Amino acid sequence: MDSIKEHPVILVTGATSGIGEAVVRRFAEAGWRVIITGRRRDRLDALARELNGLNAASALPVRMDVRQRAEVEQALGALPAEWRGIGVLVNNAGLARGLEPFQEGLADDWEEMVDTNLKGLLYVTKAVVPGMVARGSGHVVNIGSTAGKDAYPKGNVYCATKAAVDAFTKALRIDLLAAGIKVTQVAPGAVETEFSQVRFHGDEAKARQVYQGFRPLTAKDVAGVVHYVATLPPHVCINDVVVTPTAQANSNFIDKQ
Ligand code: NDP
Ligand code: 8X3
Repeated sequence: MDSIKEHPVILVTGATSGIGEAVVRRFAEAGWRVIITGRRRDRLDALARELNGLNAASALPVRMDVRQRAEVEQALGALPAEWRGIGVLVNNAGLARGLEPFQEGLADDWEEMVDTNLKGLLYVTKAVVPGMVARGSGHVVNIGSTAGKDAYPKGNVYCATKAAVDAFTKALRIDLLAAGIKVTQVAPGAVETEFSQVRFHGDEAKARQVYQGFRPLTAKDVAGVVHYVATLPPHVCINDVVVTPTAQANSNFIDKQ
């Protein structure tokens, strides 16, 4: 490939932190062009500047809130022509809010999780997948969670949103079969990112406790899995990957020392 314009394009939601940022870095290192999205403009611009400094015209920052359907449609509908051939979409943007029994939970928290983790993922997928179908190739990678495989105490609505991602991934795989589009879920266990800080509304001490007593995954570990599933031969599709720390069996069993 002579021109950067010929390099494959990946779009990652929630690229301003954690798993999404690590995925962007992993693919950029491998020579892909990356569309980096999220709400925090300063972080998007800083990451794009850094990557474009290493390899000119290799990163495109697109600010969007996945909960806002019109904003998603507008932002992705207005991509420059040379960025429209998205080969891989990583639906990663997501969050948990709160950790309490359902009966003590807050409706605002439930709405934020459902709007981001499920409806936002649907909006972005709808904006990207028709192009893949028209081109006859593409790959959607949804970041689920062990929380979507097994519910855990006080996880209620977060677990429900991730179970929905699990079910939607299977359904999308069926709908896109004839179009030759790959669909994969990567469902991680405990990964030390900003996830728990967001869950506990910035309480860093509480967030740190989540990852104490065992060695959690890093965002880079998960990015390596996403890169692996996205770079297999065209006839090979991994449908579902559950990846946990060695000390974790599932949502409910972590060997903490
Ligand atoms: P982080 O909090 O580090 O990153 C979350 C990312 O999502 C940020 O880039 C944030 O960007 C983005 N985001 C959140 N809300 C929105 C929104 N409304 N619109 C656009 N972007 C949004 O957490 P992680 O990296 O850990 O989380 C990434 C994904 O991985 C999530 O879906 C999470 O559920 C999942 N996951 C995490 C695990 C963990 O243990 N950490 C385990 C299993 C799954 P910004 O705020 O700039 O918009
Ligand atoms: C994030 C993992 O166990 O904190 O999805 O819900 S967990």
